[in-house]
This record gives sequence, structure tokens and C-alpha cells, in this order.
Amino acid sequence: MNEKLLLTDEVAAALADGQAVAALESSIVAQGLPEPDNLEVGQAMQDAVRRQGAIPAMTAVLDGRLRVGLTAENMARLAAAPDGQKCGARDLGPALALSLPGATTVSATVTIAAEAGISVFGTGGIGGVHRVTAAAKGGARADISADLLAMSRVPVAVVSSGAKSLLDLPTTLEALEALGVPVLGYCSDDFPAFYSGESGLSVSYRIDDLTVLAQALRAHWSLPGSGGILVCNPPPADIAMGRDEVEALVQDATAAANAAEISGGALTPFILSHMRRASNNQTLRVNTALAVANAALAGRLAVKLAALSVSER
Ligand code: PSU
Ligand code: MN
Repeated sequence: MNEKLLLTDEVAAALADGQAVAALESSIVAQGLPEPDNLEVGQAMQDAVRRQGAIPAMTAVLDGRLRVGLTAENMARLAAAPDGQKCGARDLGPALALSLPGATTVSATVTIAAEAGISVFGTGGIGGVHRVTAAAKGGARADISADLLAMSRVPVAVVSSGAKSLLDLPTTLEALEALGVPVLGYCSDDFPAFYSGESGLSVSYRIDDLTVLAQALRAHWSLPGSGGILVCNPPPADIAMGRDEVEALVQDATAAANAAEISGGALTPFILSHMRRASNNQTLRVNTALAVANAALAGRLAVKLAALSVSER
């Protein structure tokens, strides 16, 4: 019995039974999206996983346990400060010991998913290498998301629309290469740029067939030292924004972050909300649509992986 994990009955039964389960993060609800849309998006992501025949497992730290599977009440609690502190992989141990609540980012979610035996996770966009900003008075400073190292270590497939547009995408791709994380494009040649399907940068492999994609994950995990995999799902074409349009919004938001001397964990939420206001909520609509689409693809992939495991028994 794993004392630090608390699974809902539904998730525990599905895992014990070899049924498909897809993890979801709670930081996208607590920090990534504004109220009241955030709770609706969290619910819509869970519904999307279910529609594909998989069980959603949103993660968080609550009352000294790593939670796998959240109720609407749990989500509401995380969305309200101070419970919904942003929690990365390195925060999990201290948060457990100190009984501090936390909303899990990509790095924390893959860690909890792996501990629970879940191998697929759907989110909006991963963190990566930030553009060099003249952050506080100290001048230029490197800011690299913990998502990257966690993905290199932990064998969980992360389904996302690439990395967030506000990042230095070429350097983020280089980091993923150095960290040994395969970058697979599901029906996409381009490494998606979150709000936009195009970045002008290529994924390592494009795979259009879900069975082949699942086989690629299994083959990767059968090799020594393998960790996570990034599965890139472009934002839905009917709502995706143009690359230049997004870039202009990023430039403005980054300048505002510099002027306000925002750095550390507050940087990503600051830039996302600045872009949302500057675009009259267009970025929010795209973020919502892509997050739900990625949850659905994570659900489908979990179903495919579960079927491949059954066919082997
Ligand atoms: N996807 C979204 N919105 C978000 C995030 C993902 O659509 O806000 C979150 C994830 O939790 C990711 C985090 O881990 O943003 C990155 O934060 P940072 O750059 O501080 O590591
Ligand atoms: Mn950071």
C-alpha cells in the first residue's frame, strides 16, 4: 500500500483492471486560466477523456497526500488562493511533509502519474526555456522550466500543443533533444507553437496513425534509460491563431513583464493573462480548445496503449 498516494475509487479500479487512464494537471486550472472559465475547462478536459473511453485522473497535493482523480470540489479548492500554490516536481516532497496544498504543473503531474502507474497525460502546452528577459534589476537571467528535466526522467507521454509560444522555442527543442525526449508530431510536421500550429520548427518524427504512435511509445519505454515523450497535437485548425499575430502579443506581454520585473514561477501566468487581455480573450478561447483537444487525444492514446497491453497477455 502506497501511503502517500490517494486515488479515487474510480481511478484505482481502472488501474487495477488494466483500463485506460489519462492524467491531467491542476496548475492549468489554478494558475493557467482565469476564473470562472478555469473550473469549466478542468471539467471539460475530464469529460473529453471520458468520451474517448478512458478515466481522467487530475492530480494535486491535498492534505498531505498525492491525489490522483479530483472532484469538482477539490478543483474549486485549488482554484482559490492560498490552496492552489503552483507545485512542481521538486515541491512534492516538502509539500507532503509539510501538508501544504498544491496545484501540479507538468513536472509534478508526470511524477505523480508515474508513481500511480499512469503513462499518458494531456495538457495545454509544456514549459520550456524562456526567452532571455531582463528580469529584475540583476539583468538578463536564464529561466528554464522544470518540465523539461522531469520529462527526460519520468516515463510518461505528455500530449500537448508543443511548448508555449512565449518561450524560446528553438532553444526549447534543443533542450528536449539533449535531454533525450522524443518530440513526435501527431498529424503535424511542425513543432506546434501552442496558440498557433506553425513555429517553422520541425518535430523529430511525424506519426499520423494512433496505433503506430502507441507502438513508438512502447518501443521507447522498452529501452534502457528512457524517460518521457512529447506528443505534439496542433491546436484545432478552426480556431488556431496565425504565427505573426501570436508573436506580436508575446512581444508586448514580455515587455510588460520586464517593466514589472516579473520573474520565477509568476512569469508564465503573467504573460498568459497579459496576452488574454490584449487579444480580447482570443488566446483564452484557443487555450481552452487546445487543452480539451489534448485531453481527448491523451484519452484515445491511453485506450490504444491499454489495448496493446491486453493483446500481449
Ligand atoms: N498548459 C496550459 N496552461 C498552463 C500550463 C500548461 O495550457 O498554464 C502550465 C503547466 O502546468 C506548465 C506550466 O507546467 O504552465 C509551466 O510553468 P513554468 O514555465 O513556470 O515552469
Ligand atoms: Mn521558471
